[in-house]
Amino acid sequence: MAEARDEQGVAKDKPIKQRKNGLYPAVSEELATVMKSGWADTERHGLEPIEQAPYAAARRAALSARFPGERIVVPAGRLRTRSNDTEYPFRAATEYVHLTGDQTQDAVLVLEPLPAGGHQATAYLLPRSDRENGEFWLDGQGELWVGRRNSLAEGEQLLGLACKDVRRAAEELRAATGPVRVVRGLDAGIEAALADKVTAERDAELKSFLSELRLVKDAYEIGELQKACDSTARGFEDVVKVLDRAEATSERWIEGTFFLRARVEGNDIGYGSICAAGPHATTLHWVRNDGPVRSGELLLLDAGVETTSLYTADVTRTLPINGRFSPLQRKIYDAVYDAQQAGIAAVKPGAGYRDFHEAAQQVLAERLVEWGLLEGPVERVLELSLQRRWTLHGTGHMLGLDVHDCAQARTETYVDCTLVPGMVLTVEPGLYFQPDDLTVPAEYRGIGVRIEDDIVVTDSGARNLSDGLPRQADEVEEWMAALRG
Ligand SMILES: [Mn+2]
Repeated sequence: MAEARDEQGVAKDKPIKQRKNGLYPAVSEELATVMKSGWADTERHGLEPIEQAPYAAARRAALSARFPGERIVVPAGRLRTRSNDTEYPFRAATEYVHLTGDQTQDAVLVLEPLPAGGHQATAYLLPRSDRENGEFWLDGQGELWVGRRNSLAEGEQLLGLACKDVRRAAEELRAATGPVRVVRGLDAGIEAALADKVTAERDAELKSFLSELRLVKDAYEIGELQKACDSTARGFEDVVKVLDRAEATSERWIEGTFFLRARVEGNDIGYGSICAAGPHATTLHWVRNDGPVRSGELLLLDAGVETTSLYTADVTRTLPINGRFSPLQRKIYDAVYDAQQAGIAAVKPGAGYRDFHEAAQQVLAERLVEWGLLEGPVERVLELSLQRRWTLHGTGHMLGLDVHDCAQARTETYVDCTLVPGMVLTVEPGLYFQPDDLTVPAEYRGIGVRIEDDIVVTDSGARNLSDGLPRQADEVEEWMAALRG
């Protein structure tokens, strides 16, 4: 509703501002009158709640219990302008999605404390476009332009939540009394309405709590993450099948191929795909993806499908573009594979979060010493972290609605935590020999390998959600050969 509201997010009354691009002329009185009537009633009744509705209700109950007597405000976020009247694709804020299951733009979840304890939860949503004032066809965000929205009554049935018109939210929050916390950085209008009621410290506490609320995934979330991994596996197969087209064009063919799978089966990619051929594999976040794809080199593909419910996979495979690892490529690949095996084995309930990183680093340090790239003993290398010249990054992170999920969790609940069933994390060791690294033999330079899987901690150990894709070198070669016929 960018064009129909002022900066505080409050709806303006008539007249609706017209698009400024001059694509349609001023409207005659007669046309305006004609456009008001002659439309069928499309209201839907008896809708089933969305699958995640009961899970979202349980999360709201935990939030309510943590902040008794306080008003909690969680915006979904607003559209962001790309240029003029063109917006970036909208993706609702993770906190809002987690607490509602809803994904609509401009929405706000409010938990209002009740005198008897607990909270009343209300989703403030954009309602159907008004036909009386012409908004539906004259406003750039009217339903005629962007598609039908759910009515508030439909929203209540789908979300299992009271729903109100979001254009009243700022005004109501401004008038509210008592302690308030808001998730910042999502809705300037809502924040302005609350400016004299909130503090940065208390809001940071809310954000941190909502991050920690996502540390342990429920059954619905694990099911969605499995779907994300399964779609991602199909996307990787798509890429292997078109490597000849990528060789004839660029890494962009790989990016586009994976994106097609993500858009057809899910909502989007969960993060910018890293389609790094040859020496680009040594650039950790290579997302320009505009380089050549050459036979004899490796392709490091780090990509994840985000489901329609917004859970994302985060998977990396490093593949020989011609289908066969060279002896040196395989030696480096096997070291990373062994490190990943050791890391995955360290993921189980009761283990420390840091254990899988240390297990993987131990293996990589041993190999680097064995190859003569580092002077031993291995204990000294690890103590001084000398292996990091080539291992570069941590071995994993929590995964969920965000690719780097739970990022605002406190140190004691995340990196210093003990793993419990329901946590989902990536295990992704790598070795990267930069093209200009004079400390390694020339033949190592420009080789980068990472293998990344998504692991859920179970009662008895762990399960690899992304094991639909092979990892072991021989199995990778066989899989590629089968796909390429
Ligand atoms: Mn990752």
